Amino acid sequence: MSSMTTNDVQVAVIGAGFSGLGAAIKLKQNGFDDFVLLDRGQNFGGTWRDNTYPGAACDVPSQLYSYSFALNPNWTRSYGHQPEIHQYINDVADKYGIGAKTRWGSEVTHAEWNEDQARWIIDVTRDGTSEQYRAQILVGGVGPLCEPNLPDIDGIDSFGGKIVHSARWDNDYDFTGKRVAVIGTGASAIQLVPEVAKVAAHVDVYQRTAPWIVPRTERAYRPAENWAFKHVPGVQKVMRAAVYGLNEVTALGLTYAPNALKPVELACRTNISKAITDPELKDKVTPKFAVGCKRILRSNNWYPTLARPNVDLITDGISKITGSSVVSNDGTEREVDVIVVATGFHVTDSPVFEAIVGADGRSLAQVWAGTGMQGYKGTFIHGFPNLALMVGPSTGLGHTSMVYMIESQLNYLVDYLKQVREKGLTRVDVKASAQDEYNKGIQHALRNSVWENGGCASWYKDANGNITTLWPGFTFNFRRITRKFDIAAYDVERAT
Ligand code: N01
Repeated sequence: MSSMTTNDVQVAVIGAGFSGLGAAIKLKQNGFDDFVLLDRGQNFGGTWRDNTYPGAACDVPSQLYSYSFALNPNWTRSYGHQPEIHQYINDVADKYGIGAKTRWGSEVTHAEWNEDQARWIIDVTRDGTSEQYRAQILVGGVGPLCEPNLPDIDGIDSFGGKIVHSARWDNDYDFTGKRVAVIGTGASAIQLVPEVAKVAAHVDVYQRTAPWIVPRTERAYRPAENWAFKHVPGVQKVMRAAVYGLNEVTALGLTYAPNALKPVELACRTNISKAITDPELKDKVTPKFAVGCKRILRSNNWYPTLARPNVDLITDGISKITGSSVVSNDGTEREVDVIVVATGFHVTDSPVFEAIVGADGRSLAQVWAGTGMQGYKGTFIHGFPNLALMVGPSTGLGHTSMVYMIESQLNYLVDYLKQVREKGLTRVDVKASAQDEYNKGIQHALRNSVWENGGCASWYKDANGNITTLWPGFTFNFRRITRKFDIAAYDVERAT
């Protein structure tokens, strides 16, 4: 029998992206030094490490896309691009010395609450060998945009050329002169297609649903601005506050007053008209649902790219894929060398949910099978004691920076940990009644939202059609409710 050592820690954090790294920093700062950070990759960054497709960049202004406690005076542009964001996250990890607490190449395959021990038992595969951790508290920082969704298209497995998902880009593959099919027209596709089209012989873009796209008001910072970021106290804080305030106005339109989004729709229509004159193409790229229902995208080069002679937009749908081609529903067969699947992520049906097993022996996937994702304040889930999920149910956003939401959750996490320490809590489980009431409130707030009524399908909704991913409304309201750990909403046990 193989003997596997079990590593005891107070806290295990899974995932070294923005949320897991943030949790690790807060643990360290607050004297919870007995923790480990587990990540299947080789460096910090999570989704910003994994998404290396050409043109990858953030659609939230860079001033707002950093931790408030580690502003980045080095941003070179008003919107950060992937290499720069990735660098920033790694620099922050270095600054706070989190590398020494991190186990790279460590994939969590199973994590189960053990009632007798009042511990999470965490199985990890590392370099082909198995390891186990035993932790009082488990923090999940895996993020919702983590597991690539591969389209289930007839014959896709028989394709003899290359298939690459946008979030698993092969930077050694040269697209020069290649015939390329791109499936999907979401945030990832609209960034990568313009870059690929510059070098490819031909690009067929398969669009199922046209997205709304506003112009991208991106610019390079001048040296004087970077000097000011470094040397003039408060200048970045003021810029952050301004961007934050402007973004919050969008929440108004998304959740309370759809007419507030009319100017956005106008900007999108103008964006189309400026680049596309062909009426047929114009009609194809004009969305047929309310703006904001799916994520509003930002681009200046998407429509000009579609108008290029080496790019075709195909809207007939895909009937099958053969060994060398993509066949659309009208029977047209187009030969390609490579298929790019920019088809998004398993958000509400992540495989991670199968790996986390709670007090009654059921996994998150099983518990959520009927109800959809439900939690309390996006962080705790009834039946999963001492588990805090970062970017959990109903915390996603359509209008501003997720780092703001993550920091709100970090406040809540830290206050929870302090109460565990001060009161000697061994088991903390949110009450079913508190969770139910909270979720009723979320669904009530969503009932008038554009996500609910905008006439689109999106990854914001789960298989049952429920919006279990998004926070409804202003993010400062989430900040307010996560300021203090409200222990009355929890069943707690103490050390005897
Ligand atoms: O994925 P998506 P993404 N056959 O799920 C289509 C963040 N992000 O990677 O709309 C044909 O949005 C699907 O079609 P439809 C951001 O939060 C941010 O682009 O479902 N098509 C859609 O067009 C974003 O929302 C940034 O009809 C299929 C596309 O694939 C999230 O990540 C950059 C299909 C998937 O779009 C995800 O974006 C990148 C099928 N079987 C990502 N299945 C920035 O900050 C799916 N599609 C800029």
